[in-house]
Amino acid sequence: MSYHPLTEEQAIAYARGLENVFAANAELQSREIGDGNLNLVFHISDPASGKSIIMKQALPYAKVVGESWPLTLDRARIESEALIIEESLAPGLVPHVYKYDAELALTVMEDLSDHVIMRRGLIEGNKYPLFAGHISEFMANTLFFTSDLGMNQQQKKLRVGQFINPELCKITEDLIFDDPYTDSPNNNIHELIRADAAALTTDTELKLEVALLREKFLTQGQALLHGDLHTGSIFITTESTKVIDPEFAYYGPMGFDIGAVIANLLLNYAGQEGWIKDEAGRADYRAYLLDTVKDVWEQFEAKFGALWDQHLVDRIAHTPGYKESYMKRLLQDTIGYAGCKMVRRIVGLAHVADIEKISDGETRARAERIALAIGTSLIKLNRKAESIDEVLAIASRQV
Ligand code: SR1
Ligand code: MG
Repeated sequence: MSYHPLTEEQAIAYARGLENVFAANAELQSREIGDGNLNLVFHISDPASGKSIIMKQALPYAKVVGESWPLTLDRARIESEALIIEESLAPGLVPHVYKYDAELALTVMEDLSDHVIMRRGLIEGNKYPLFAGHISEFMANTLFFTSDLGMNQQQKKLRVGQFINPELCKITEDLIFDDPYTDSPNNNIHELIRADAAALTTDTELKLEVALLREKFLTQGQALLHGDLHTGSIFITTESTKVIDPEFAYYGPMGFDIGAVIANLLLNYAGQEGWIKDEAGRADYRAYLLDTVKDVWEQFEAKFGALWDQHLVDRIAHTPGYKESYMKRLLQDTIGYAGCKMVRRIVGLAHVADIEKISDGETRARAERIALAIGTSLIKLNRKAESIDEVLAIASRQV
């Protein structure tokens, strides 16, 4: 079947043709539930048997902008291949892929409707006590075992080739590391913070750090990244965490993934200005978010360190002092990328609901300024950082 975007009826017909999923006479239902920026997502279910699947289809353009922004369908291959690798390295922490159809740029995968998108859960003020443990395991395993530390280095080079992802990387390079610091037509700036946004374009200390982080994103093939690990790419319950949507996967600097998780916790921290009204409740939830930031980093550091001690394949990396140097640079990159990912969600093209959906303009502007202040401080801190506690201190000072 040649490529065409599926209608809901066609999605049902496709699902009916899948082997060993639904009974031939099942009364299937379809709902298009894609609320991301890029793809169609069909939820196909058979109410009689309770069975359901997700069918995700890439569109040949960025849905968030429209057909004027063409986008490669190869991202569906990248996503399905990344999910399969991630499941092998972090079982239980990603949806299972049943099938990838290259012609239709379509991936059939496990339905996670019993989970919620984490961004939504955080906006509602829910707490996820197992999240830091799960996401640190996901990141430690996927980053370590796809890097030169944990896999055959010749095979890694071939894998770098498998995940060359120029168009999706270009989105990141523009939207995260360029547009917010220039007068770009892509930017989307709330009227009330125009002056704050303009200040980014003239801050040379800030722009130097962004240029260095951008250079690393462009040149350092450290590990296979998820590439877009924000809280909209995570399905969650109090017991379970599933990382979805690795269509931006490529070989890049590990801190970009870890920074994404931390940035999105801190964006929610800033956004709580508009959600939890009583001060004590807001302070409690913000304390929970900061504890989670600390746990994510510290549990990642411990798990990655344990993998290093048990599974290191690079003999020269055993040299005393190297591991400490590596982990320190990783923390610094994490902090720098976290800052970049916060700033882009305030002034760049694609915003986050944690802040964007605050209906009162002044309250939203206050949340945006908190996020900008934290983000720019993290960017300026990055190469000087010694401890995750410095991130918490910066965030605490802004509220
Ligand atoms: C044009 S795509 C905009 C953003 O959505 C994705 O989730 C990525 O974060 C990308 O930058
Ligand atoms: Mg996505």
